[in-house]
Amino acid sequence: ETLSMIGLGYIGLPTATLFASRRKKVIGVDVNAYAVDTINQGRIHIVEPELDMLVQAAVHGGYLRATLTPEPADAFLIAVPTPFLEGNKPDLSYIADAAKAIAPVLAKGNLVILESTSPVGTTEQLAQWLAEARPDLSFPQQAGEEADIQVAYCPERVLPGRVVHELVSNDRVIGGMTQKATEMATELYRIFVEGALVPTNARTAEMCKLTENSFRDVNIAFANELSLICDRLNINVWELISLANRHPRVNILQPGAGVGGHCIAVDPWFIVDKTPEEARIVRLAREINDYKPEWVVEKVKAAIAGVLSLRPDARMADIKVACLGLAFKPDIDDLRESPAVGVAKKIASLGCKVHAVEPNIKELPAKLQGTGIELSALGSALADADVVCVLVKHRPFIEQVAEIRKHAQCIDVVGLFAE
Ligand code: SAJ
Repeated sequence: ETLSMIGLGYIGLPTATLFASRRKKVIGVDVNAYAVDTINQGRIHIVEPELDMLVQAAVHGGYLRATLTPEPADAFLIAVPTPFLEGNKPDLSYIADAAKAIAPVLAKGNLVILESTSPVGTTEQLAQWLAEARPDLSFPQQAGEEADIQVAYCPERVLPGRVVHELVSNDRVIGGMTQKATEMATELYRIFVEGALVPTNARTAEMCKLTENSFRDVNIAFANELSLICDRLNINVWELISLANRHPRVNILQPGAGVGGHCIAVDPWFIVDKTPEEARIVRLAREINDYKPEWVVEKVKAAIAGVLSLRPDARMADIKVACLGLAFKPDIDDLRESPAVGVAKKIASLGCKVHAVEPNIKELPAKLQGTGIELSALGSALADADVVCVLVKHRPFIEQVAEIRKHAQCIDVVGLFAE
């Protein structure tokens, strides 16, 4: 039995590797030649704990091989990106490209599984694209249980930084377009998944993935809205939340600088796009969370204005702001889609100096160089800054909370001082 994984990114590579670690032959396919070369040398092109050793063993053991063009296999898994375009429209072009790439090598008896986070109906669309490319084969939309090619939707729900562990231990929803597809996919994931494999249909499985991330987004929006309300009413939101959470049926999440990452800030739009009239809380939560970084910038601006009013000779260019944390959440090095980066950039664009303190990186990514943001050590940033803004609750900041708290102009948007 041979498997093929289309897309060797944050999800595809660990998944392919786990199959390979269970002695299944896996052909990984990616359009990125650098990724293909790196993997074939037994190394990895992404940062994820435990993954490097697993890939090395899988490649050197002869179970995992990467290539640019698909080859015949028994099952094809697709884990390509589904970003959204301007206007919050989902971009399914990577899935369309994957369909085009695998269609020529499909053969009777194959199973095709979509893993990418997708709007409801995408699995049916994928089956349609495959059917158009291969009129000689039958697909579930025409032939149901008897189809030559079975198709299923099986989302992952792993947390970056814990991917290898969570892929194995999390429960997994298996949504076949037919009963047969669900059974085939269940048998496949059984190879390495220790969590429960729970059967459903493709549309429910698609919506389930979006629902999980939207649930979290809505709950974070509630916390972020509370932080604005409490600021207006002169109440410490962190104390308030910890008190309210003593109720046995209340569990409020944490306010922050906004919602970042590649999933929670994106997936709810897939729901809104399909059902704009019904998805009101889902949309509002997105708007509230997207507004939060702007609100933080307004707070910093007000603090700067306060400093300037005490120093009539000073100009904007003389002001120094320390931004503590740039990553999209605590204790990771991932700065992509990070609200903290957005805040730091906006502050820099006001014309003042920004000392960014990010203990998880050694240098600023190229994109941030020349934007007026400089990477600094915590001590010197605190000593030099007129205003300090805590944007991410990294562990080193918790350890240094007494030092940080001493600063006269400190804005804490993540509850560091409530620790
Ligand atoms: N955040 C808050 N307050 C909180 C919790 C999170 O402001 O109380 C912020 C974080 O700082 C971050 C953002 O939300 O900016 C998202 O972080 P996260 O840890 O909630 O989630 P992700 O994006 O790393 O991973 C999520 C997970 N989904 C859920 O928890 C429902 C993960 O299980 C999914 O697999 C992943 O999205 C995905 O790939 O869809």
